[in-house]
Amino acid sequence: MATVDNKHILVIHGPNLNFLGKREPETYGRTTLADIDSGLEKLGFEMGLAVETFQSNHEGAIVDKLQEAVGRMDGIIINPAAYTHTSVAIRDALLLLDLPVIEVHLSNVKKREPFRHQSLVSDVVTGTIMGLGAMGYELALRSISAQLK
Ligand code: CA2
Repeated sequence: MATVDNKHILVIHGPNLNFLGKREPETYGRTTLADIDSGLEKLGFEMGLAVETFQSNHEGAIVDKLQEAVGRMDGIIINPAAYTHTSVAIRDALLLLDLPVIEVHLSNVKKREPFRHQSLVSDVVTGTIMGLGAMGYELALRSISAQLK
């Protein structure tokens, strides 16, 4: 279990990602969200990071979670899913945070429909990982760990 000295990392999954591994495996892979979350918790433990995970289908709930992270979290991994392309509210909430934030996408959105090519959050996060499937989350956690050292 995490100790009081551990850095705290919040992982946020946006709408419909609760269906990961259950539909559209050709686009999003066969790994479930529970697999991703437990893998991140385990990797975080090995690196001395306390990982908290959160999924919501609601834009306001994601904004609330980001606001709660202010002053409490040391790093954020976020896949805003469809809100990536539409949400000024999530973008504005990310601007409240002064900590490493990695945007992750399972698929390479640049190879998909034109409406997915624009991200409203990419220019306000530390970095973006896309197209590497579930491994993108692990790489994001490793990157945040390195940045916090
Ligand atoms: O590639 C990604 O990670 C996305 O953020 C996933 C979003 C999509 O709107 C973005 O353009 C790219 C969609 C998440 C939906 O997840 C599903 C998972 C399984 C089955 C159906 C949807």
